Amino acid sequence: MSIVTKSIVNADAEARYLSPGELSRIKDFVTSGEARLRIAQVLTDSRERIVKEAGDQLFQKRPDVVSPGGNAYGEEMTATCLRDMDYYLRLVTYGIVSGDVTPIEEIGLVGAKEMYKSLGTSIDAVAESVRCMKAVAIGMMSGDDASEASTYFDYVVGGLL
Ligand SMILES: CCC1=C(C)/C(=C/C2=NC(=C\c3[nH]c(/C=C4\NC(=O)[C@H](C)[C@H]4CC)c(C)c3CCC(=O)O)/C(CCC(=O)O)=C2C)NC1=O
Repeated sequence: MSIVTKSIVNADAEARYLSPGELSRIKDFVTSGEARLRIAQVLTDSRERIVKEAGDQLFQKRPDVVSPGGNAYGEEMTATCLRDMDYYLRLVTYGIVSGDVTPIEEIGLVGAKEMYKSLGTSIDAVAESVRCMKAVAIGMMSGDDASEASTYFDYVVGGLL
């Protein structure tokens, strides 16, 4: 839920007008809108490059995951691993556009630890893959955009660990 919807739900529950604090938070959300959309556009346009380069970095740092016996060993499993990275990148764009981490949490983090455990996937390595995507992605942005984007990548990493 965006800050706009959330504020309205809360205010209406008490049959009141939006408070100065709520209006001020909505103002921040609106003011940051252009930047957030610009960032989401960069990530969307560059998704293939971000996933590819971050995947290469991950497999250099963690050769075990793509070695025989590793969870992402073999063409098909490696592709599935890169697909998961793309999933998390997509969720980051949802978070940035809505200015809210709830979509990331609900779609990608609830139950993720248990799921990866049952798949025998190293959650540390999944988190590392998100760190690598962050590094590649923020390298494409100005300082302010990079720090805004970082918040959402960091949120994913924090939610996985
Ligand atoms: C949008 C929310 C969402 C997420 C997050 C998601 C993850 C997800 N990753 C899966 C598998 C997998 N995920 C990986 C990923 C990796 N293995 C590694 O060692 C690396 C560290 C890592 C890549 C960074 C691999 C290799 C599999 C296949 C495992 C297997 O089939 O044994 C599966 C099992 C079913 C399938 O293969 O599709 C799910 C559900 N699905 C979703 O709908």
